[in-house]
Amino acid sequence: MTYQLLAAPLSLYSGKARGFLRWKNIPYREVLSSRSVYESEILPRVGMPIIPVMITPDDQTVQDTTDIIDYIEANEDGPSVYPAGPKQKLGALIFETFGDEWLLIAAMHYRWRYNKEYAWGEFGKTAFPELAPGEQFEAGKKAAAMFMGFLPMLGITEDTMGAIESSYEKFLSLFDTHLQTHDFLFGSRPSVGDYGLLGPLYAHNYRDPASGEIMEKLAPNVASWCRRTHAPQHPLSGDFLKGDEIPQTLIPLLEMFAREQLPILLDTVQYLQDWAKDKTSGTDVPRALGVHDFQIDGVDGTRAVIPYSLWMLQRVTDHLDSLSGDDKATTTALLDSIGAGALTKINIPRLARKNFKLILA
Ligand SMILES: N[C@@H](CCC(=O)N[C@@H](CS)C(=O)NCC(=O)O)C(=O)O
Repeated sequence: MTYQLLAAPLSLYSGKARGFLRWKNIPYREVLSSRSVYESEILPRVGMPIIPVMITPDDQTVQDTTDIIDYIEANEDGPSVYPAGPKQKLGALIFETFGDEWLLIAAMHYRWRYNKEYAWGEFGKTAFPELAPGEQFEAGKKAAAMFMGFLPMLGITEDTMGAIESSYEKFLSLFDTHLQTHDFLFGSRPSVGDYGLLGPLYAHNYRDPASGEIMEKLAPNVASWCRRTHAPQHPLSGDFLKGDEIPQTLIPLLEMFAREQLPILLDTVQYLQDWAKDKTSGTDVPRALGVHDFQIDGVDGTRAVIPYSLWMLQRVTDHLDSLSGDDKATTTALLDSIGAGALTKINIPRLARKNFKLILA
């Protein structure tokens, strides 16, 4: 028995888990998440249609890429994707949240704006590998409808599209500059933050043809990083930069997190606090808690209030809470310098995951 990853080439979060498992050099078998695999494995195991899903050699089910990474980190040998240095670990956790929950917007926008027909074909190929290509295309169109339905919930509308693109192009330019001197975020070893970024950047914005062309043209170093971070199984290599160094070229990217994503996360905390007031421990947290205003690159929009993002952010605040003395002082100074000092003061109602669902702890 070996690990199995139920996943698909076109899936954003599959790319995150796959890149990690490959770097970690974990023997695993990828099983295409076809409609029949959803019916026979995913729904019975997880209770909802979601990928990727990892099945361990002793038949445990692990869902959520963060849980997959943490399961492997806890149960397998080899170097860690969590830097030991408190500042690098803070940065890595921030970039994981930024990739998973913010660059998701650009990933969804570019796929459905510029690669719709390609994506329909890919959805059909994944769900119904047994069908002929023409039939796959029609079936893929139907299967993709739910994902296209997520766009307004994420704040992707005619009004915000221009800003989503300008924001993404700024990100590409900043990350490309960083990658001129470093293989990964924090040196020659990928961190959990690299895998957070890999999700949106690989499956959607590198692999989808029209988006891939944009990336190759505007940010060839980011395209190379996608290939490197998603490279086939290879011997483990690389180290984090010595002395817990945060390269200067990451500062503008961290500032981007503070400027763009953090305000929405902070507003989400308010919504969750209000919602949680009369709830008891163990209550299921809904996928969305209404809608709120947000801004991207100076343009106003509206999107769903997504409490799951705070489960990710809680990893950042847990890390901060675990620090004391000099470590606390240097991480606080870093956060203040990027405009994210608020992170040291927030109070997220405690979240946990149970049976693959988000609950109040
Ligand atoms: N946070 C989850 C997100 C997984 C996710 O959204 N997967 C997508 C495919 S890439 C999916 O199956 N979505 C279905 C849904 O959200 O209902 C993770 O890291 O695993």
